Amino acid sequence: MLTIFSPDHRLHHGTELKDGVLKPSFEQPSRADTVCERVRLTGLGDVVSPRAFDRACYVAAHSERYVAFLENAWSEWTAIGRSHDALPLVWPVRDLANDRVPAFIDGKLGFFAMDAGAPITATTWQAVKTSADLALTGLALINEGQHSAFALCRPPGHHAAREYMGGYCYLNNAAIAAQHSLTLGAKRVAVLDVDFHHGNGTQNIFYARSDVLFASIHGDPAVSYPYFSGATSERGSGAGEGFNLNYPLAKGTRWSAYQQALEDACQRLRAYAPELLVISLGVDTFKDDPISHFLLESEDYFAMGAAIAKVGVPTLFVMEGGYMVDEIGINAVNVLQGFEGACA
Ligand code: Q9C
Ligand code: ZN
Repeated sequence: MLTIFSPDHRLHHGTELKDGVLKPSFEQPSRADTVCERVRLTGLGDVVSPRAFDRACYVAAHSERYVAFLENAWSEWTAIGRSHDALPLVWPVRDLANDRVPAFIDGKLGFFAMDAGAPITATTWQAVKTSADLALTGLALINEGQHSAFALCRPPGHHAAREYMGGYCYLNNAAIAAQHSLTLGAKRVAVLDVDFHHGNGTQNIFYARSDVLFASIHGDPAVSYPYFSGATSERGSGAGEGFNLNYPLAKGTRWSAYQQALEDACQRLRAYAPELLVISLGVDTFKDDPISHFLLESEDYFAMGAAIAKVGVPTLFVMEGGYMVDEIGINAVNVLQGFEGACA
């Protein structure tokens, strides 16, 4: 399996609030470098560079005004003399919500964010754009005949919705690739999200549509970030009714319970008969992950990959979360090797 990687990811590193204190983010550059090292060590396959894609590919999954905000946020933030990471601190909750974009950057940050977990620095946009291009390059390689590809994206993307960032995510890499596949002529694409956190952004982008089946297995939102989405009752709307499948699982979930949800999801994905399967591959389901509370072990990830292979369609793996830096390379590559072993 080919891996698509770029050192551009190192252009993004920021801060986050932990226990009320601003500290370096868990989402740090060593994550992608660790995974890439593991890819090379295991001989998974060649590591290739991304191609460049048109901005229209991002706007197809997001909105024009949101992409423009991401492009311009840093210059608007620094124009008034600020030099630290740009972070929002006011949000349009419930009765304050309307569709007017504030003119001032502080208002824009809140309007286009779900939380303060996606800091913007001088070089964030370059890293974000390249991360989306990795996923689009993976799609191109599959369209050129590869059965699978691994887009080693960083920053991750699955919390980014059509019009907001959050949870370390800016552009939704998996959704951009899924949408581009449809733009190129595919009739049905499926996205399976195995990151510990609910893929609220991907759900948001495809919620009213039947040409993308979205399934997410994640920590119960009653006790897990992002708290406000991920319930089983969220099944899609309008034409998309029944094409959104959430599998919230309890704190302390181990492989046996996880596997049941995964088998059910994979059966439904297979019945949908998509032309492409996109996997939002987060490995923050690991037992020692610092911000999650599932209890998967390294060897479970082989079985995860094998279950995904049984869907039996071309598969694009897109890196999402995973914060136990010593193990994320092993766990992510175990999924890919388990997948390849079951395809052989
Ligand atoms: N104490 C991804 O995995 N903070 N994003 C949670 C828990 C946000 C995770 C804090 C976690 C975002 C891509
Ligand atoms: Zn996550």
